[in-house]
Amino acid sequence: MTSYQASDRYAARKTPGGGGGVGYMILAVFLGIAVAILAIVSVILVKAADDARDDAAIAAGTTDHSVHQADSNVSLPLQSFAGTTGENAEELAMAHEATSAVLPPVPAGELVQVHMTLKDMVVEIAPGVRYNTWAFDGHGAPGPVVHVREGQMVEMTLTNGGAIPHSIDFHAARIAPNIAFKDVAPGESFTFRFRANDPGVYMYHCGTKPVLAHIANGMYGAIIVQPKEGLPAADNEYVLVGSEWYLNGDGVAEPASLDMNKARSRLADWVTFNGYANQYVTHPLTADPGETTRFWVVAAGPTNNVNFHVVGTILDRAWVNSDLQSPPQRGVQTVVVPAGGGAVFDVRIDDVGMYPFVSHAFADVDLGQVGLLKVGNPKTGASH
Ligand SMILES: [Cu+2]
Repeated sequence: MTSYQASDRYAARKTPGGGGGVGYMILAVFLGIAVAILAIVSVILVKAADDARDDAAIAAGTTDHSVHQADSNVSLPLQSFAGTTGENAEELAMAHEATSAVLPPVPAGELVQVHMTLKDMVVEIAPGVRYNTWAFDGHGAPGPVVHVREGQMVEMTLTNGGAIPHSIDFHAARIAPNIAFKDVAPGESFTFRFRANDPGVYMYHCGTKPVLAHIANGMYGAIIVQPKEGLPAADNEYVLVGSEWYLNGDGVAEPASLDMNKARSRLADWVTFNGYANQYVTHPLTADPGETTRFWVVAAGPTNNVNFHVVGTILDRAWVNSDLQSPPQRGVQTVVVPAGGGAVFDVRIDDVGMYPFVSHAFADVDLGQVGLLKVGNPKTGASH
């Protein structure tokens, strides 16, 4: 009280009437308390952020000291390896066997059993660029296409042949995720069932924390649920899963692994359809003039959308957001397929030629998310 009285006297000298002085005093006391609280809160937040990074590093298996230091120093410049390939990139690209984009048939019967054995493996994601993935079913990324008909029962068994816990989350399922999408320990298997009652093209992915790391390491794929009554006939049906890669090295001399800072900062090194940059440029998908080609597209991310567009034509039918219960939109130029979403597109092309399909976010084209639909036997190459 002594200091209050002293200040009050001081205030009284400075301020006629003295009332304003008391107001300033109270304000000053409040400001002092606020500053102290802010300081305490900021210390707590910094500690929480540091703990979260530690958790992420542990879950991502990157707990060695050097990685942890780099991970904590968010001001470090992030190095891009975009466009860095092995030597003779063209020959390597030609030698690479393109992932089949052809839609597999629906298995017969009421029950569809799917068994994936997860494996830690090195895959090639661009010419001469290797990456350490966590791969569903030893396929690399994406995992196998699951194709069922509306009403079929899906029985999913995940065997974890990897080094850390993993899980599988089907966007096509209506099921308690804490039960069905639970973590499966290394060496163990887990089976769950769901009835595929909602037609569409959906993402599946590992849902183990940090999900960003598990998806970025290749743990995703597409499940297609054909509507019971079917869609209009198509002559060619292709599945495209868009995704991006964040590398901690160029992957040429030795396989790269995930750079979590780049994944958080959305600084992709490569962006792909079906896991390999530009693979359908060197190995185009095909159609004959006058045929209808259907694209089943999933944007697996982990973060990027696919802004789907086919150069040189217009999307005749677009089942946006893979809503197969409503009539499709018609005559659309570009459709956003959101990360974690899907869509279905039909194009009927009459003229012979090379028709690029892209994500029209062109940074992603530059990083490899482009392919060609070769209609007939054109004499010249692609425009884009
Ligand atoms: Cu996983």
